[in-house]
Amino acid sequence: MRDQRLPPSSPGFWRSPVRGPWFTSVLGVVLLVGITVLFVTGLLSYAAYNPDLSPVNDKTPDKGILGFYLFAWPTGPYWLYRLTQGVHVTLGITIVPVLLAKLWSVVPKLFALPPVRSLAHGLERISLLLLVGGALFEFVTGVLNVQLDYVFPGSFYPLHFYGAWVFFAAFVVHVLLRAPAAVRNLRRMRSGKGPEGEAGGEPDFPLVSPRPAAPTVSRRGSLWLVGGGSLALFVTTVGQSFDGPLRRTALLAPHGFADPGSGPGGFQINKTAAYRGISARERSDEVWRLAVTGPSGTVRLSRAELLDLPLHSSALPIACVEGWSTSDQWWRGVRLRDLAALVGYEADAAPDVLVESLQRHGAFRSAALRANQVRDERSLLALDVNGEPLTPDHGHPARIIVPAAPGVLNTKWVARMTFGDL
Ligand SMILES: Nc1nc2c(c(=O)[nH]1)N[C@H]1C(S)=C(S)[C@@H](COP(=O)(O)O)O[C@H]1N2
Ligand SMILES: [Mo]
Repeated sequence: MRDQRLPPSSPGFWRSPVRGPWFTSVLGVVLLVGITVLFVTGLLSYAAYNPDLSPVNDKTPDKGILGFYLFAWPTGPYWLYRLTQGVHVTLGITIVPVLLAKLWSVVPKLFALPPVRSLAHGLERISLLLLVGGALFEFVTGVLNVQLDYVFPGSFYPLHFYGAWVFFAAFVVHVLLRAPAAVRNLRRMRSGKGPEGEAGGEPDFPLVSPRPAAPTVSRRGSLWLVGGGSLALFVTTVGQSFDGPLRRTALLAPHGFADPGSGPGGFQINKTAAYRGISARERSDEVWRLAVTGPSGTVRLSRAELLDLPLHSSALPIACVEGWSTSDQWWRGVRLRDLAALVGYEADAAPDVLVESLQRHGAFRSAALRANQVRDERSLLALDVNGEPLTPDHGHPARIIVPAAPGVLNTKWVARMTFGDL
């Protein structure tokens, strides 16, 4: 719906009758709330990754002042990361149509001439560049990471983190400049006065086409269209936070939602033992020994010897940074604090631990846990799940499970644990 005889810098070129302050304002207010929630839950995810445990978990060593807020991630409530990261990923996917509609609604302004009319106008346009670029960058990197199975494994972490700060800074400037007009517009519409005139609302480029084409859908109708798109994304994504039949509704969720089978090990698997190159031999009772190291030396334990230690159960979920999670599973194994006690610590004074896997290649070979995670009585080196020995894909012979932690810290096929001195 364009008038090709006019240049795009002319308001008459843009003819959709849907564009206007009301449409832009409604979408803007939805994004104001949604993006703020995305930013906060995103920052929480970085804290949950234990960034101060350099160098194992900290992939943003140059985070500098941007990391000022990082804090020791708690172990409770035990479903904390399941909630924050489920919201982050599901909401991020759900508001993509709103973002695209918002960008479409203001695209004529991109072509306004002259491009810069004053210093203030120039600064605003630079902030818009960072805003639009930042939004596209954050959504594209986020969706790619979730969908394509960590396309940039190590580098996603700093990219998405630095991008978020640039984007959010531009977002705050934009909201400060624009929110008053958006709210005024919505108030006026509600009281039946119609949007502000061009003079008040849209000084640099009219959103309302001066020569609108005949409408094919009302403004309200187009909002329903955007909302419908969001709803469709939501219902095909949200199932990834649940087990059972609901998970099969997560059509848009990434890899690995092939049926994990039934029985005790029948819940979501991220990377299989075969994919990670873990052989049956190195997992076998004859070969596998867990090495636990602390101030009093190194203890080597077979699976049978571990099963002879005091065993405890915890009902805990697995919650991945990709947004999917399982419901609570019954894990049984040795408390991490008891393992610390084997090598020279008081359980209540257990320190950080470095956990290393049998895995020799690829990401997530090792992870460090903080002292508060080690000391929690629910944190286990799990040997069984749901009443049976761990399956190979769930980390047999032994795996870590910690309450409220991101899945990535729950190392599978554990070979070595080193307490203290990280
Ligand atoms: N050794 C090892 N442990 C690992 C991984 C891995 O690739 N290798 N993946 C991690 C990630 S990213 C997640 S989300 C959980 C998934 O656990 P599950 O496959 O048992 O559901 O295991 C974690 N532990
Ligand atoms: Mo994960």
